[in-house]
Amino acid sequence: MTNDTICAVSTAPGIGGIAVIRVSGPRAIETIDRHWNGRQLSSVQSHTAHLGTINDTDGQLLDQCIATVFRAPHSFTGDDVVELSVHGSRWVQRRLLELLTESGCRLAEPGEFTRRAFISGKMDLAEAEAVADVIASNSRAAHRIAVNQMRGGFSRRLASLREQLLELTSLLELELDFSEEDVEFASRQRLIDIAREIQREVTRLHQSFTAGAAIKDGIPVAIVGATNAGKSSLLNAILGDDRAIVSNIHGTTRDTIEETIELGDYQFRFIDTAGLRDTSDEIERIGIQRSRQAIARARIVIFVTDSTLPIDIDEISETTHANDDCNDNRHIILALNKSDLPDSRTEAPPIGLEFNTVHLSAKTGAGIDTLRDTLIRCADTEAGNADEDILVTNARHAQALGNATRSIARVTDGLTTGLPGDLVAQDLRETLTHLGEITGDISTTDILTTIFSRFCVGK
Ligand SMILES: Nc1nc2c(ncn2[C@@H]2O[C@H](COP(=O)(O)OP(=O)(O)OP(=O)(O)O)[C@@H](O)[C@H]2O)c(=O)[nH]1
Ligand SMILES: [Mg+2]
Repeated sequence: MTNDTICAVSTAPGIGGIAVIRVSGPRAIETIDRHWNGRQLSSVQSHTAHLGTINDTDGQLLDQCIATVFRAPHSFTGDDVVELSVHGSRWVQRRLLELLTESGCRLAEPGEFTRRAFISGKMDLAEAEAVADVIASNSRAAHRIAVNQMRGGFSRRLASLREQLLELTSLLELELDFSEEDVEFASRQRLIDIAREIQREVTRLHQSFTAGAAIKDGIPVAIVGATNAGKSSLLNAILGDDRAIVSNIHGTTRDTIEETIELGDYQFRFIDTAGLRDTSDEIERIGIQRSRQAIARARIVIFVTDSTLPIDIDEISETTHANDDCNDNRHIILALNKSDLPDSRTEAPPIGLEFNTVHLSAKTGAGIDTLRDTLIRCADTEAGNADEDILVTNARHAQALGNATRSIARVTDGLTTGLPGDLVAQDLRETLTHLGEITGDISTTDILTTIFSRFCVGK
């Protein structure tokens, strides 16, 4: 139970039709009542809304508003909460906060309402972080992942992993306790099977971060190819806007240009890059280095070629796999540009199945819809079946899962190679700890402060 009462504007800063001021804590209701003209809020039922007015200290009307009352423990934070919907004037918002703080409320810190919800056991840490993700989501796909996580989908998956780990621990302990009596309670093979299954799932969750982060932040799409192929023209055609400079001079684009656009359920981050060629120009060389970095970070690469010129598939393959460390499975789309020109090739070049090929003209717009559809298809593959496959979108969770992947791998190895049971048990406990960090079963004040300080004020 928290003993101070906090307040903040929960709607976006600025002017709006309505602004919501949220007050939470043991004195929330009585504090509002002190300024409230209308039905006394301390006598109303929980989850009811009331029309009233609030007067300033000089007796003048400040605003007419609706107060919604939620009584502990049935509120977002678990404490008494009043949400005041006022007219969205900056002055009304500011003055109301002043009145509340003068009456003993404290201005809430970023994320403090959600932090209280976590502390009062309303949600675990992963669910609380998902609240921030829902707020930040700017595409249907990102929203779907965040909502699933907020409803506890990810937490349930972690809980079932935890159960499996505990089962494994107890089987192992039985084996330890009776090791001298030559009784076999569970076959080693059974232990190994359970450990492998956990390892598979933890690894899958860890690896899903690449796709999860891409969907949350916008799927990075690098537009690359030789100079003058029409990369900048293609960016402009996709955006429907004259964003990048286009010219028939080779090496027009020097620095990378980034633009975000929503297609289908996804947000994409397009990165137009400097054309790839050998050059002695120092600045262009730096630009080309950046092109290669953009490829390394991309989930999708659109390789643009001038379809009136010969195509070197080996070069395309080499370029799109350049700088690879972990991202080898990115999608590659070969855009055969300038299809409007009479000598453009119409047949697809003989290339591997990993490529998607699209004939298009950045100039006339022909084929751009097909390219959009292809991009959405690639994104669908990234997202997997979002309802069943949980995608990890949070770097902190990914890090914990990475640690858990390593410790569960040691468990499997230890069981396979016949390592003493107490050493294996140690790695099992570590795995449990790493998974516990995600849901907040294991957390410190410092970790909580870091997490919630990234929230907005009023949430
Ligand atoms: N006919 C025709 N011309 C095109 C098409 N797309 C681009 N061009 C022309 O090709 C030239 C190069 O286009 P850009 O978009 O600047 O090419 P880029 O790949 O960005 O070139 P760099 O920035 O130099 O690497 C320009 O003159 C464009 O007008 C197309 O689909 N058809
Ligand atoms: Mg360009």
